[in-house]
Amino acid sequence: MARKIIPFTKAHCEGIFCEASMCVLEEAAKDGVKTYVQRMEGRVIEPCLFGEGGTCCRNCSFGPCMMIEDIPESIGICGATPATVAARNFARMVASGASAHIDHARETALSFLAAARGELPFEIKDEKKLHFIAELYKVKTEGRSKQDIAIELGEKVLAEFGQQGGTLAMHSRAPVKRQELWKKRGVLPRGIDREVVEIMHRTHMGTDQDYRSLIFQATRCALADGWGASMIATELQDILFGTPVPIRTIVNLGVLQEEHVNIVIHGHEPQMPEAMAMVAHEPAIVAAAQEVGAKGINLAGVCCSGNEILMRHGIPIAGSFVQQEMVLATGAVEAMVVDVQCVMQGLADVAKHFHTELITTSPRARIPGATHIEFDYHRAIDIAREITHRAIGRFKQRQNVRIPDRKMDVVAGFSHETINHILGGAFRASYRPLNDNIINGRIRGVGAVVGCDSCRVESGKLSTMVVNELITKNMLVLVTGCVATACGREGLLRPEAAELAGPGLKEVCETVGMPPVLHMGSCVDNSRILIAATEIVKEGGLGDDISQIPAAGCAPEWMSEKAIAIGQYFVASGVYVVFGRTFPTTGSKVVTDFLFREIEEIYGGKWALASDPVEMAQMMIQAIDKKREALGIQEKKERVLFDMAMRREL
Ligand code: BF8
Ligand code: SF4
Repeated sequence: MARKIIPFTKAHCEGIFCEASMCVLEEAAKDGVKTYVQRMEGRVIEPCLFGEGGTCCRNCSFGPCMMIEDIPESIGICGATPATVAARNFARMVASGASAHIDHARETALSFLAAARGELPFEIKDEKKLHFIAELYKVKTEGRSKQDIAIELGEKVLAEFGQQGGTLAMHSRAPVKRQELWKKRGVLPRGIDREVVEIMHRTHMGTDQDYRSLIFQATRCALADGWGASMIATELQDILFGTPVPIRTIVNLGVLQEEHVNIVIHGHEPQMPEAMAMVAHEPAIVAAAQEVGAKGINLAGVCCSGNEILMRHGIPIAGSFVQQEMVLATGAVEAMVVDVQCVMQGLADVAKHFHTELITTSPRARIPGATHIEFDYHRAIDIAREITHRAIGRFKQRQNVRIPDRKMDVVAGFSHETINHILGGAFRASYRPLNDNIINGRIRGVGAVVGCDSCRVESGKLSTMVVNELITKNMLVLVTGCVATACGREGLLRPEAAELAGPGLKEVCETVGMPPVLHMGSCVDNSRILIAATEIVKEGGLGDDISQIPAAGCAPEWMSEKAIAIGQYFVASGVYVVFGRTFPTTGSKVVTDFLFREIEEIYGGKWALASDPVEMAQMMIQAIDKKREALGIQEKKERVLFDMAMRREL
């Protein structure tokens, strides 16, 4: 085997834009490999303002109608105003983003039910949570087997997708005051799928043409995601695959192994990754790998599939969203197995330059040039073995390998239950110590930094700068999705990162041995943040609704429509949410004003936009300080003692 290992010698490395990592792309580019870097450079048409600001409508064949709000004549042929169009486009982003989580949750519910019926190789791992969620769904638990309970629970959960009226069970977990507010505003979702369909209907040509009314439906749909589908996905996955507990592992390109068959799992749904993890170390598989000269199988993740198996099994993450092509460009990957969401079509082209087989597994996501091996969870293990053997078969074709020596230790697995235990102690699991530390000011507040990493900015850097700024100001930071991977790469998910935190937060972190930045999982796991916020409310002393607690959220590098759905359900839950670089309604001042100001009067939360990371963090901190003041827990400003120079100036 004529292989060359390309060495990377630079000691200095920050994020993925470190020299070593970029060298992977540069070296690959010399061999004709095209990635997002070349596609960005080679863009024939620059992004247009109408598209970016949300005022381009192509909802009927009279259009596209492009509009400028300041010019009164600039409206649609049908008379639609820029506000209507921007609100329609925003609502459609919510519908699309929510659909991604909803379809994921549906798949989870279907596989949960099949597992409960004994048809799958998965077993119920968290019986305590099974009982808790079953009671929420009014499923009797006493004296019944876990299978019986799970079957009834699975059926009840599935029914909520097609439900036409009533409310969703998970909403009853929100603080009482929040539930009352949603009820009063009429925004409680009636069924999960129904709210998406209604957005698509309302935004059809000539239907709902009032921006407030459109945002109302977008909110109802977003709530069907956050406090519905996403929460269902998180909880049923926990019951089936285990609720995460703190676990040590590693992230970044250096987790790929030169002497192993590297299989990378990319996408979102955890069923296939779980099956892959179950077979990777089977003796027959290891023997087959050894037969071709490898030491064994090295499984690694990308994006949220990666986060799922990282949180539950400590399986390393090779890269975040922006790194997906870079992972293949190392030349060290035998197979990349993908399912749904955030999978770049460009992967197929990158894979062609190497011995890598790109394998699509979801019946609803195919890519020309990829091999399609459909995942049927009834045959999960057989399919996982088949894919693994295909990867082993490719190992001998491996040629030049460029694995940068870049990997970082992380501690992940901070479910809301973990936070409960880690802060409350082994004997008394509770949020009391967290609330007390917020009240006494050691922890100033909680900042959720979530979402994607972006090709349009210096990827990962923006998010980690926000996180850095927050922790130095004593903000406990919660992360999910690709931001979590970016933080991992920068060493922020290690307990040692407490060194970077402000004195109060540092003291708390060092006392309990936790990092100042807590990895809470994948993007559906933003629902864990909703529950953590609710627990803070329920613990007492910090107001009686989420809108009162000193917490704020942001997505500095958002790119996906899912991020818009997530942002909207956080706003509707009472949270101040700041997005980075761009916002999809800026073409309409009317709609943007509504989302950035007026909506606060309705839900207690609102949107904001900032491009500078320090400014973003400061905006969150200011919002949090205001909440602290309203709660009467803001520390007094320190008296300024005049020194000699100041006296002289006076
Ligand atoms: O759902 S953070 S790039 S991978 S959308 Fe996608 Fe964004 Fe990553 Fe997970 Ni979330
Ligand atoms: Fe233009 Fe109205 Fe048709 Fe949209 S719906 S493309 S604004 S005519």
